[in-house]
Amino acid sequence: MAKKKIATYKGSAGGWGALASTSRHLLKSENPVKNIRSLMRTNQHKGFDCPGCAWGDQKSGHKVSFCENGAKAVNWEATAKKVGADFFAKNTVSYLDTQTDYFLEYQGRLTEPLRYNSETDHYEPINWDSAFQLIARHLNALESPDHAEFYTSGRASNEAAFLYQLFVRSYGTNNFPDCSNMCHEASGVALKETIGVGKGTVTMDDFAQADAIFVFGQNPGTNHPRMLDTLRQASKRGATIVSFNNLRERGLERFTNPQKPMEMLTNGYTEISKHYYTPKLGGDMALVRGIIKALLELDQERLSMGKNSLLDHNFLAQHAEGVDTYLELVKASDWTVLEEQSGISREDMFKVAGIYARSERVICSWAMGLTQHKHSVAILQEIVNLLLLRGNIGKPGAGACPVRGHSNVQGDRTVGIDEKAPKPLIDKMEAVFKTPMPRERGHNAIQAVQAMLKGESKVFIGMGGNFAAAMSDTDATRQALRNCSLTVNVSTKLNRCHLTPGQDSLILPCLGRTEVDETVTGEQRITVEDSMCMVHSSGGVLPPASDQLKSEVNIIANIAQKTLGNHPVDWLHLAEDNNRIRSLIEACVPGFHDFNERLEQPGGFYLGNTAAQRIWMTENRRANVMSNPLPEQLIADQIQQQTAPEGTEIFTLQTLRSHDQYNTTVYGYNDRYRGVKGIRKVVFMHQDDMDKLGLNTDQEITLTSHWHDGSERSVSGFKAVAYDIPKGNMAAYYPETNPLVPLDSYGDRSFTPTSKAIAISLKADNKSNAIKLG
Ligand SMILES: Nc1nc2c(c(=O)[nH]1)N[C@H]1C(S)=C(S)[C@@H](COP(=O)(O)OP(=O)(O)OC[C@H]3O[C@@H](n4cnc5c(=O)[nH]c(N)nc54)[C@H](O)[C@@H]3O)O[C@H]1N2
Ligand SMILES: Nc1nc2c(c(=O)[nH]1)N[C@H]1C(S)=C(S)[C@@H](COP(=O)(O)OP(=O)(O)OC[C@H]3O[C@@H](n4cnc5c(=O)[nH]c(N)nc54)[C@H](O)[C@@H]3O)O[C@H]1N2
Ligand SMILES: [Mo]
Repeated sequence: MAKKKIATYKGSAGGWGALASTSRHLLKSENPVKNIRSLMRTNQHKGFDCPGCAWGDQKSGHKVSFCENGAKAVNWEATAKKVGADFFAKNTVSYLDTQTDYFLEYQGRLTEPLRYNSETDHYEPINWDSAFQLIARHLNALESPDHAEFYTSGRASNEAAFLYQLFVRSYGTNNFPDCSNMCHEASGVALKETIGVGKGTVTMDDFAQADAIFVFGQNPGTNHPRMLDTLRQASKRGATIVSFNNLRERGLERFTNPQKPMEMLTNGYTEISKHYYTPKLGGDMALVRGIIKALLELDQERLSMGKNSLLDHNFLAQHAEGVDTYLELVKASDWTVLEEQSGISREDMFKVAGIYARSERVICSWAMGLTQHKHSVAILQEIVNLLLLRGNIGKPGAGACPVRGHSNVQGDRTVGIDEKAPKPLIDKMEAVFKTPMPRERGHNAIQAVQAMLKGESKVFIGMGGNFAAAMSDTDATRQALRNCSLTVNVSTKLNRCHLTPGQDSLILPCLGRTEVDETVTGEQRITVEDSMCMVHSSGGVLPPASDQLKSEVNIIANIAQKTLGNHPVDWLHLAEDNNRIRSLIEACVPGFHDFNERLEQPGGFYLGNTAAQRIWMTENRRANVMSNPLPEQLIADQIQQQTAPEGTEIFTLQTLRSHDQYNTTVYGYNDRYRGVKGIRKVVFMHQDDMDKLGLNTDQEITLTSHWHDGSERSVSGFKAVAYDIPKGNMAAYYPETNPLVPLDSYGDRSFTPTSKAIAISLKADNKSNAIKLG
């Protein structure tokens, strides 16, 4: 591991650093040539969709379309390292559980199906057929289908996800905890209520036409690097980009495109954000309310001078509901409260309102900085209000853009992974498959853990992902999984979830997106949907890591066949040809007409978005301007006043990603743009807070979270790092900090763990510390 070091990063995002890191990661693998070849086919027509993120593809089909972090994702999937039965024969599960996430990931690809032996504490080989029978036996032995939990991570293809939900619903439950529950759930809930569709309304063309782009709570330099190129182009043609982020993120400040030789050779860069504001954690609702309040005051001024209104009254009259009530609420909102809760001055709110008023077409984008709070739905509805007031939804160059995480998390929801059991889908499926489907809401991620903890749910099946580490309250989540009679993980790589077995447990290794999937009918393609509602096809190009691997589709079909027989479909026949599954998607899900034919279109096809056409699929068939109250207090203040032990100072912690990780997958220990090298257990804080607590960079510290019921959760061995962050706010990496998030700390109506707002206190560990930062 590199020497631990923390120093300010002075470069732009991208540039030579990204290129050097890409080649380092390629060379570190045993397959550099093979990997470079596969990268060249990433996001190209007839190549595979990058498993990195859900940002849309540029239209020009020929340019090399991958980024540093996409390269890492591809490269780590294509590693030549393997982890098979011999590895598990050598190592007990308890021993492996003492190892880091980096160690687990670095062991390489899983190659054969394995079953946990609780007597020896080892995983042992099992043949596929016995594994499928074991699952069927467990599922059929349950008192009720609602006693099983079916998790999905967002890499599953549309075909796998559709088949999975068809199986689970035919089996009889809507228990679909999924990674979306921990991710953009609040976006779905907020947008559905206001504009009638839980997805973004913009496409790449809109980014090319926007006059202003407001980026909230998102770190594209690391998590959506291809978005930086889109922002770079917008900035170059004169669009005003304004960032609102709790931290100063280099990628939002300036960017050198590693694929642009001139910028690289001249050490040039493009300024991304014209203006950069650092609101308090959870302060964005007050911030946006303040911007709107300023807009209304500017509007009054204009009206008094006899000028046109800044609000789009025609649009509002024709399309919107709730405007007057909301405007009253804004007027009644107190400037002092808005400034105090957001941490942004009234003067700055006026500045942003001025930019907003001068821009004809505005896009607001956001990611986890807005969706992982208690009041996330209200925060996002405030942003929708901002957009609606000037008619910025359903016109070119404008709209809402929740930037999704996993490469197909949006598609999975579209094709039915939804514990809320959407009525139109269930109606359609009952008609097509001529069998009753459950209609009661199933469990989301929080409810799944609760049910397993209580011993009500006894079987957990994970279609990808790493539920044990990704979910909040690690100890509770892991206990919940251990309570199960059977846990099953369909995976490509070894992870923490495998080391949290139920009494019986299976690891089922599957093909990755980069690998050729050949069945009796030929090579198969899968499809995914990106953040802009574009559906692309994807086909692997590399030989599978092992000849024992099966596709997710094949695994699901076999589990279904063993559990349900040929009811309501011939599962194995379906699994022979993904075109057959796509025909069923076409029959059940709107927007997929001529699915198989349209797949041939280079760049994929647009699924459509009713709100973008100003058709509002809300209950009242109007665009709803929502009047949500501001939170009375943010979490740290509440806990400080109500629960914290005497004399303990409470801070708010957000948990985020470093530059060297993909969610729970840790590729390395550097976080280049934040100047961190060789270490992950760091907590970023304001220098004044460090001084106040008497902390220096060489001490190890323990973080303890506090909750309303007085319970405390701790993680130790962290180092303080002084950073440009508002006083009272702190940041540390996930998943190391997930033990701090109380299970019942989740978003109102979104049920998303509040990963960006945890009330914590800090204390230096007693033991003297041997490691000094270099
Ligand atoms: N390389 C890489 N790419 C990825 C992933 C990965 O792990 N690695 N993960 C994928 C997934 S699943 C997702 S969901 C996305 C996640 O993409 P992001 O949402 O960019 O991920 P985070 O690292 O959680 O960053 C949250 C950002 O919001 C800011 N923030 C936090 N709280 C607040 C707040 O209250 N207000 C404001 N204004 N800002 C705040 C933080 O400072 C940080 O910049 O990325 C996807 N792409
Ligand atoms: N504290 C905190 N917690 C968070 C977050 C946060 O910001 N803070 N973010 C949340 C978010 S946004 C998300 S999306 C979740 C992510 O939650 P998950 O999606 O559950 O987690 P990942 O780390 O993406 O899953 C990695 C595992 O997926 C498997 N895998 C990879 N590729 C494939 C494939 O093609 N097929 C199959 N079957 N398996 C594959 C590998 O075995 C790998 O170990 O975490 C959430 N948890
Ligand atoms: Mo995510």
